[in-house]
Amino acid sequence: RIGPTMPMSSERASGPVEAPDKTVEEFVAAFLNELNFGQGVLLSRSTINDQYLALARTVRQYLMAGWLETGVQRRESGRKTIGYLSAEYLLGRQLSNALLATDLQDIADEAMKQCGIDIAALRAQEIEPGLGNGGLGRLAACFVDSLATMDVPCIGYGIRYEYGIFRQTFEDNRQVEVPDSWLSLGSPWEFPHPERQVRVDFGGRTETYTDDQGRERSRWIPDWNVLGIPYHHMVPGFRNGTVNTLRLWSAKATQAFDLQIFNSGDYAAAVRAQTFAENISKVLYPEDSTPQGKELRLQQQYFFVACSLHDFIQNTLPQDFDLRRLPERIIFQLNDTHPVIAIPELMRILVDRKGFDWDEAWDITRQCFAYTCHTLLPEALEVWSAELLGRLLPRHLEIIYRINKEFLEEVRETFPGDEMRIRSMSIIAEHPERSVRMAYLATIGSSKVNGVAELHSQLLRDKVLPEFSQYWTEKFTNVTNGITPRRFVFLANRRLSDLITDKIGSGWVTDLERLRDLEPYADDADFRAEFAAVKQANKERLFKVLQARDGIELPEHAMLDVMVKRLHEYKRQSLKLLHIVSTYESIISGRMRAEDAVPRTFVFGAKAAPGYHMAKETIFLINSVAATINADERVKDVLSVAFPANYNVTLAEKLIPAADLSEQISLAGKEASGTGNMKFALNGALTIGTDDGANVEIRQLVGDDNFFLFGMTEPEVEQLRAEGYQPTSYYRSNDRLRATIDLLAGGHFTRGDRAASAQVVDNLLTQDPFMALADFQGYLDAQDRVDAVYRDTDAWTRSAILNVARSGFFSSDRSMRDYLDRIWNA
Ligand code: GL4
Repeated sequence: RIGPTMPMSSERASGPVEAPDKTVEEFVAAFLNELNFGQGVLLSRSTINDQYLALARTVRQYLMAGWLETGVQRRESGRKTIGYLSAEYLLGRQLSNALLATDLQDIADEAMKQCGIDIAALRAQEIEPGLGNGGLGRLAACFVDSLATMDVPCIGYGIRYEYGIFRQTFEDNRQVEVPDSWLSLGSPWEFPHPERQVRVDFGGRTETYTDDQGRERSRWIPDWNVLGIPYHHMVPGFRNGTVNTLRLWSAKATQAFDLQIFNSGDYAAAVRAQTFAENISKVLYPEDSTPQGKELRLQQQYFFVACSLHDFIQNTLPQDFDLRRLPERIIFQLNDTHPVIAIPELMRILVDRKGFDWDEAWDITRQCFAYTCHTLLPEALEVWSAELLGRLLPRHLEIIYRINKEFLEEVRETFPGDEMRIRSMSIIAEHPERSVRMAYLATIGSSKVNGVAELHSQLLRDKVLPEFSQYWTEKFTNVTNGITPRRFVFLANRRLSDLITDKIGSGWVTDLERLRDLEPYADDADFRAEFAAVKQANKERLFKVLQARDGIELPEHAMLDVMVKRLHEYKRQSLKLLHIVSTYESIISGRMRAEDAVPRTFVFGAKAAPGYHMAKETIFLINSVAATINADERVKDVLSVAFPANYNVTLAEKLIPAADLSEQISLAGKEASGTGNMKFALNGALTIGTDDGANVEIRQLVGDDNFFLFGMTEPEVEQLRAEGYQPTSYYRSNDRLRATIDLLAGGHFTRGDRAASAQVVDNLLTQDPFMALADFQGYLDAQDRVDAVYRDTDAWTRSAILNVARSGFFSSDRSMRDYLDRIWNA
């Protein structure tokens, strides 16, 4: 049996791969088989980890036939494949998603019950693969989910980091990072294929020679190399039998150790080369939106890109494939600049190895790539020093120089004499040192360039790449981000899903615009009551999780006000903190009576990059404020602040469905899109937010009445900056702001230690690079409007329902359709 919709294919002459029947009996049998023969233990003596691994492998059995069949169909059909190149995939737990995709949840529940096992404990056993930092990595995971659900051929290519994003703990209110050893208890979701290893070269030099047709050519004489071992992951579509592949590369030394040195007794020296090589895939860089120009990082980038291109060209395409037709078979989507070295790599393959003329190779290459930019922060655009790039990849640097030279000659023909323009469009920057602008290389070497929300794409054209967008108007486009409704609604919010399905059927899971059919129910009092009951149940579920996970106790009935995302100054967690402190100050100073306040629970979740000092100070201050407020009897049950450590996908799945209010308060023009904002809206939270990223589109869709807008617009931000922004003027003229900052600065939250809060406070008062003080009053006013609506339960619930009903646009299925139509031509 191949699965419900899949006919047997000719390639599988060796006989059908059968999944067990979808019955409790067969499931139990398969599970016990895995436990006894796979894990080698008896049920009576098995640990939770044994049981988890056996359960995972049982579910895998149900996906296997579809996986093999999808592979056969992909090879036979010759359809164009999407090669998604991403240094990050923030996958989240796999077990629950696999059970969902195969529709085995109920059967597995019952089967485990019959074995005397609590399936919840097994689900909790899984350590999520945190192979990404935040939004960018999670977006990649949502995209591959959607492509599988839409049965589009896609191979996700990335890195199998041995350690993903660090595990965050708090000590004395400060962030402490612990290595994330996600592989330590076994990894039932990956399939290593050492026999498909790829060799990747580094270093050395180039030399010129004359080929047998008398042409001058260049070749690379590298001086060291590593092996890439692919680990395959299943990417199941939602109940459609399709299972695509995510192929993550792990670095291995070409030689385990030097036997001569080993025999001479210097054991450490003998394995040094191995350690060095295997460092390449050891750990994920924990920076988000700010690149570290470190050599190891460039090694990681080239490593996975070289493996992936080789894998597709040598191992995936048919043996004798005519590479002139490569663009018919593949489009490599570049997830930000991290994989952009793939462009000169493909040129090198075509010219140096396959003997193509430069011009023909360039024509092919440009059709095979498309580039997505995910940021606007100038400091986040990757730039590699030419010295480093030339040392690690000398041939690639040579190729980049030639691409640049020919491109600039072309520009010169269009704009003769305009040397300013030429300089500003050059891939090579000369100051402060000679370096390679990867975003420019990506733009020149791609068929399409896109931003990730309307506003972002506009600013990308106008501010980041203006000369390029004038030069190639057609090349630039927008695809607004999306999220997978499978994980973030159906799986994370089962109660809401059942309620929706009860009213409008289950089609919305793969056709999210159908949520529109819910709109009339916003005016139905019974439905509102049910909807509110779902929210309350989700809160109670969250409180149990937080109690068990972090020992956090929260009051039952309070508005749940949530800000979860990476800690970054531009996202302005400090502005949220000012609001909390300001409310608290109003009560303890007697300006407001506690009983007049709308009870609120504030929840933060955020990791700071380990080297990002101001971000870590902000975490310290949030924790300090939380401890003080939570211990203060004067605000008991009116204000509480929770900051559970180690925010990740698993926690997001519990937090987002419980939230009433979603905080999306970045300085306008800084957040490229945001995707958390979409997850909240789709789970019935109302947004308080600035006119930034995808907030703009959320507000347009849900309507002004169902969104709390505040703050400067992007042009207003620019104007204020041009006029000379002075944060102290706000401090001086706004009494509430002054009282708030004085309380923060005075040591009230840090046991009298004024120095402990000084860095964040001084930064706000003297630099405030993201203008929190300028938006403070507007933010407070908007929060007052939030309180007013929240007091009217019917009005609030009505708005919440409309948020759900009108957010269908933000499905990543729709994003994928946009990419297919406008970028991939597939
Ligand atoms: C990010 C953006 O900061 C974020 O706004 C966006 O939603 C995400 C996916 O497009 O990409 N860019 C980087 S870098 N990290 C992100 O999360």
